[in-house]
Amino acid sequence: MQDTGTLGRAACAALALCLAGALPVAADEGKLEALRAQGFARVAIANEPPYTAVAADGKVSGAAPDVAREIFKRLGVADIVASISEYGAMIPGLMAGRFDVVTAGLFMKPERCAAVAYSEPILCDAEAMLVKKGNPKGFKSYADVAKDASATIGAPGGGTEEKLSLDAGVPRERVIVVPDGQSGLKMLQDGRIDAYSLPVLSINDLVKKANDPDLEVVAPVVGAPVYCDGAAFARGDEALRDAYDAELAKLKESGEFAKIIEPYGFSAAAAMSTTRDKLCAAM
Ligand code: 6CS
Repeated sequence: MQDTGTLGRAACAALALCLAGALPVAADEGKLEALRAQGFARVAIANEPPYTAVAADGKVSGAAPDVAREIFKRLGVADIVASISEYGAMIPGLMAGRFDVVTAGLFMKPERCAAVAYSEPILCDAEAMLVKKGNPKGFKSYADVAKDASATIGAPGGGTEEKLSLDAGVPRERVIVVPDGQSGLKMLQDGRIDAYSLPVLSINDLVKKANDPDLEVVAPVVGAPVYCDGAAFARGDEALRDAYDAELAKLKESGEFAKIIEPYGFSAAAAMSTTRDKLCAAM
């Protein structure tokens, strides 16, 4: 814990930069000033490439953290420090002050929009299912899984695919919570689940690295929306969110946003074709 003297000097230095016009200044910059003084923003990620990834040496990459790192740098926050979290624990963790922001591909949906302060859209994607070659159970939708009384589907705990499966009528006991992509892949390969569902780019990344000819991707999952994420801030940190959005808009405008996310397979145009308000409206 830094002593208040250090924190005070750093905050004054940051404030001096603001007053000198070197850093963007927004109303009620309390949280942003604190992050500047802290020197980093604590971000929640899931370690689900290409959205988020943590290498063996601890290096954090992926489209969401790369956008966050660039924006925070422009806001005068030198770096990000990532913690891996299950999707279902991200919003509670944000509310409990364990993270400053969620930058993980946490898709905007009305119930989440009611709980956090989202930025404008960043990463958009459809949903997919990983199945055995030949798609032996003929899955095209979550409803197809529901109709087959013997079928089980794996999905992240508290994630969108878990909710889509339950909402389509798959009984709780046939929706298997899977902690991460590698576990989902293994469970499918071992025949412990009949399908594993993640967004298209995440499933494609898994298949590319698995080098297993006995896999097949069902994409897009029929009837599932295309979702977009945003950076998710705690309620009360709207000034920080607005400062983040201002820099995000500049990145989108300059073409630098596309340069960051498109090498990962994401579409800048898709994110720029919609808005937080549209995505947070009841579907
Ligand atoms: O937002 C979600 O719930 C979903 N987002 C991603 C990037 N992966 C799976 C998760 O369920």
